[in-house]
Amino acid sequence: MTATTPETASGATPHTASDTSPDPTPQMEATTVAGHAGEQAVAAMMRFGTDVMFSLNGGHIWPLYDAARNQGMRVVDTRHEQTATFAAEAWAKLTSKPGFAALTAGPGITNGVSAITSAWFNGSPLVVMGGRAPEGRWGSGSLQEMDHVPVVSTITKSALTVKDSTRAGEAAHAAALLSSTAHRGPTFLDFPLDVFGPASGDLPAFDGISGRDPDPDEVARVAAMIAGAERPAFIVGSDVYWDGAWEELRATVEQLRVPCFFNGLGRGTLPASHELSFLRTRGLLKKRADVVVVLGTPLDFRLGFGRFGEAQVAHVVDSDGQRAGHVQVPTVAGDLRTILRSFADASGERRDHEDWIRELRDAENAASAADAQLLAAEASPIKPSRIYGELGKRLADDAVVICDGGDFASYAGKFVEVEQPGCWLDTGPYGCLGNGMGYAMAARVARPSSQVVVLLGDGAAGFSLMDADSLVRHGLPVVIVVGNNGMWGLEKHPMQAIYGWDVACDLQPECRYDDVVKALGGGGEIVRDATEIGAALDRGFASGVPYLVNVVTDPTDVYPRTSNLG
Ligand SMILES: Cc1ncc(C[n+]2csc(CCOP(=O)(O)OP(=O)(O)O)c2C)c(N)n1
Ligand SMILES: [Mg+2]
Repeated sequence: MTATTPETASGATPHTASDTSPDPTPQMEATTVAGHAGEQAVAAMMRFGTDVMFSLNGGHIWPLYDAARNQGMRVVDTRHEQTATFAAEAWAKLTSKPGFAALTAGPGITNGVSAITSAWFNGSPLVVMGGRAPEGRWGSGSLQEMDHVPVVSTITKSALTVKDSTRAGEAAHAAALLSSTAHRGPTFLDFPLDVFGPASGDLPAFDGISGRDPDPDEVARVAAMIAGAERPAFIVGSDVYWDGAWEELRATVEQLRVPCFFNGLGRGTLPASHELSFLRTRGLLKKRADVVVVLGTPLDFRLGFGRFGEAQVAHVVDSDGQRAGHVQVPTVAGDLRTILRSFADASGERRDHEDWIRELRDAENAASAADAQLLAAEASPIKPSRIYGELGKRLADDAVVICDGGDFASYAGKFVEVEQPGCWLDTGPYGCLGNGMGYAMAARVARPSSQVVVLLGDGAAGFSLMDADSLVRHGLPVVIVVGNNGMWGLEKHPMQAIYGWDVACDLQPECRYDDVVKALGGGGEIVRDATEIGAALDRGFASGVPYLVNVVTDPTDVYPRTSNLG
């Protein structure tokens, strides 16, 4: 190996037996794997519970396929490496285990770069293993002879080339462990073709995954802010989900009576129907909250860069590296289950929040009543909101909802109510269109019996729709709903507002994306009348195949956007 063992967070301590991790990692003895480097790498992933590989074929990675076949790892292949890598990331989001993408040398890996970057921004545990031109002939011009490591090193927690075939298992174990240790993220290994020769190698003992104990003074400071607050709120982000902290979240907010708002995979960690969950009242939060505690998500553009009106802000993160550098606010770093429990334990005297909760609830109810009009809109052409009205009536609590698009996906964030953890998959703050089919593939693989719905802008559809073929070939039925406004709406409307003209914003009106999926062996239909959306969705859910409901929506509908680019 060219690189050393990965760094571990300083102060890392293993979870104790009293922790209630939703899926505790079993402890394992050291072991030896015979065969070749690929066998060692696949065995290392299997020990983390990762039993699916997402991939697209190339001769440089055949030994990984050979090992998957021998060890019972499922291989799901795609039509583009971006889809495979997004699928691996989403599989991690859905299972809380490291996702696994195997990408062939050169273009296979560079095609995965945007999805690896998304995993980096999302803090998703993802292990990418690449093929690589042979080391013994390096510099002679082998096919796809490219050094991938510098390309991915700024978007991964570790990136290295395995040069000693007897240490491939050790490297893969370290990559999986590092990716799964807070703050989570992608790791990368590539294997020169000549490192895949016959070799045995060791897998180290595995003591489970460590979280970091928080500093008690930091906890006490934020706990005191919460206790002194008259109108507090929590903003709950993805790392609450990744740390498996939803039970602690619920117990703490019920005890301290703190209203909650959500972001990314934080959605569903407290059910949307919970009396302390709020979806539509962020404006009031900004206007009236006196203390806002942001849990497990960066203070980025999605959160006004950490400013909530006059409120005092505190930031709770899963590891030191996540502390915001651009604002000076009290911060706590460590395992979010421990921190949330400590907030509850620290509670002595606190202010009463019932008036504040009622104020928010009244506003939420009023906003919800206003939304009900939009959700039932009978307008022609169809308003995108009506699609969400029809979906809302049909989605079970464990439905997996996937967003890939501009305005159409933003509407999903506004209208979809998430009831369970790990059921909401958006692309995250990297904002990379094209995650739709990969996320869908992973969702059906990980949740064989849940509803899976992909909400796809017509622009977004172009990045990955060919991978409906992969859904068909692997027998992975999902419902794909296209909000077809015939444009890159999130770009067109703002360009018009700013310049008074637009360019490079128009797509084919009423393009038959449903026919594309039908041609690939799935099903689909076009819908132009609001009253027909519901029945079309029902046909999609009942079809047992990938099914695209192509809803022609109003091109003049402008999303009420308040945030900006930076
Ligand atoms: C890979 C990538 N390219 C470009 C963009 C810029 N972008 C953000 S939203 C958007 C428009 C999306 O259009 P569509 O999917 O049709 O959704 P709509 O806004 O029309 O509902 C574009 C081009 C991006 N975020 N990601
Ligand atoms: Mg569009």
